[in-house]
Amino acid sequence: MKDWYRICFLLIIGIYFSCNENHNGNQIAFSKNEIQIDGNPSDVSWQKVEWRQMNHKWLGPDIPKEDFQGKFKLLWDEDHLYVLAEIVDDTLIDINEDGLEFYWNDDCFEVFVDEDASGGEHTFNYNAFAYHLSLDNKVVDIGRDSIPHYYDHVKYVRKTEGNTSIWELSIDIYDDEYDMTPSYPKMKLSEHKEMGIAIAYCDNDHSEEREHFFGSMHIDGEDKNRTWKDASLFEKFVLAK
Ligand SMILES: [Ca+2]
Ligand SMILES: [Ca+2]
Ligand SMILES: [Ca+2]
Ligand SMILES: [Ca+2]
Repeated sequence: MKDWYRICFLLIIGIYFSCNENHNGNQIAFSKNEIQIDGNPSDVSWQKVEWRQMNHKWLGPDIPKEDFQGKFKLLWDEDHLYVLAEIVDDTLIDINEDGLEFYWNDDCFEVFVDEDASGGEHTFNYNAFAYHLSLDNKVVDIGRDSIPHYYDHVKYVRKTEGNTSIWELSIDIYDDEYDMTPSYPKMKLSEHKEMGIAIAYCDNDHSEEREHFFGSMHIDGEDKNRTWKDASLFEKFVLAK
């Protein structure tokens, strides 16, 4: 009888921890240590968090692993959201010299941030940001005027060795009233805050237009290239301590 109680107890503990583990999957850990944005992932804080996969294909045909593989980590502190990504891409190209034109057809890393996890339409407003990070250190998103602009909200360094690139980012967070004035206040982040986030990569190797688009979450339906308009597709995360 004693054994039966023990088995029940262990089962309950096991179920509790497996539920808790799933829950933690959408929590972003707090960084107690400073993170150097230098493309080197050796910072103490990065060592403590698990990789997340960005293996959902949003555009293009199926491809072999050498063509694209991506994984990433997230962290936060009061002043920034941090992203570390490891991207395997067989060819890096930057064919559009003007960073504000057809930038999505060059290899680029994308971070979608919906500061208050409101979801909803964000094409020509700042309900959410769709930061496109180019190979040559330009950050672009479409403004309220429906024209692409450069932003200084994301500091990042890309280090590439062979087919593998490390992208390390710190992101200033702004609310949806953001108006592009240099004095517009950045947000202070705090525990329990909910944020909508999607991480993606536009892969082009040899073509005039991008060949594939991969992201961090599943998107229902035939047309999966909708994160640039619809923040409701982003995954919801909670800032944890
Ligand atoms: Ca670093
Ligand atoms: Ca590729
Ligand atoms: Ca929002
Ligand atoms: Ca490529």
